[in-house]
Amino acid sequence: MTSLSGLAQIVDEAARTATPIAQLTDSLPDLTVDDGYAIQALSVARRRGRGERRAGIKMGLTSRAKMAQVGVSEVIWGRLTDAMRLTEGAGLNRARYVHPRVEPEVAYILKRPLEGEVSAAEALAAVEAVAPAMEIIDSRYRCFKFALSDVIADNSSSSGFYVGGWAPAATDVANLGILMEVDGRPVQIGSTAAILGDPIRSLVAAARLVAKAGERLEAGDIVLAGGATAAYPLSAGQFVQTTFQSLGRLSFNVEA
Ligand code: 0L1
Ligand code: MG
Repeated sequence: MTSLSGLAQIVDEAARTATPIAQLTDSLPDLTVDDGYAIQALSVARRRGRGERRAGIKMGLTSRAKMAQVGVSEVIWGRLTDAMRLTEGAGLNRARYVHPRVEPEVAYILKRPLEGEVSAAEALAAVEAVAPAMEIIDSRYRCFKFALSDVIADNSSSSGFYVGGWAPAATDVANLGILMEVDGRPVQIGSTAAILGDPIRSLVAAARLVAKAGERLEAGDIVLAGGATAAYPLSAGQFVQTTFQSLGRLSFNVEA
């Protein structure tokens, strides 16, 4: 069997060169979720070897819309690096992705570590600030098709993220309206409540899942709580804008 580090090289190279690949489970049908997380860790270690630094984590499949879109019904996580962070208002270079999609999210930044089983109140007490965000996801698998262990190995499709202005941690983000528009046309309408009923539950799940991997959330980490709506496919020339009730607006152009 191909080694886990060999598989990490395959998914990392696919992401680095924006080249679509076959699902790992096509040739390795017994690949487990634990294997997927091990491959993910090894592939992100390769990024660190190229000088990228830890920025936090992303939670995935935290809403019914997202689970239905990809046919997977478990909350998953992936790792964010500084190189994935995109500057608000700056263009997204379409050529750097295989088949990018965007989803509206809520971001937390932590002021202290968070680890293991925590309550919502404990999670909130570790939050420095909260912000509107958009995640750019990009499965490296052909046709955006994968099994659970495939997508986890592929860093849970994480590939970029925009974060808007930070608001105080005490801001109530449990049920805020969201409107995502492309070229002035509404493409997704939703609520932050779609994120596990309240995005803070995603932070609670993040602390638990990361601890399962023997890690913890650190002060300064950004945690993307997960898409509030289904993701929307991106093509060159689009102008994407998302308005978050109370939190403000975030936008970018997709460049060829
Ligand atoms: O952020 C997400 O919810 C994506 C998780 C992976 C599934 C997908 O690529 O849509
Ligand atoms: Mg997401």
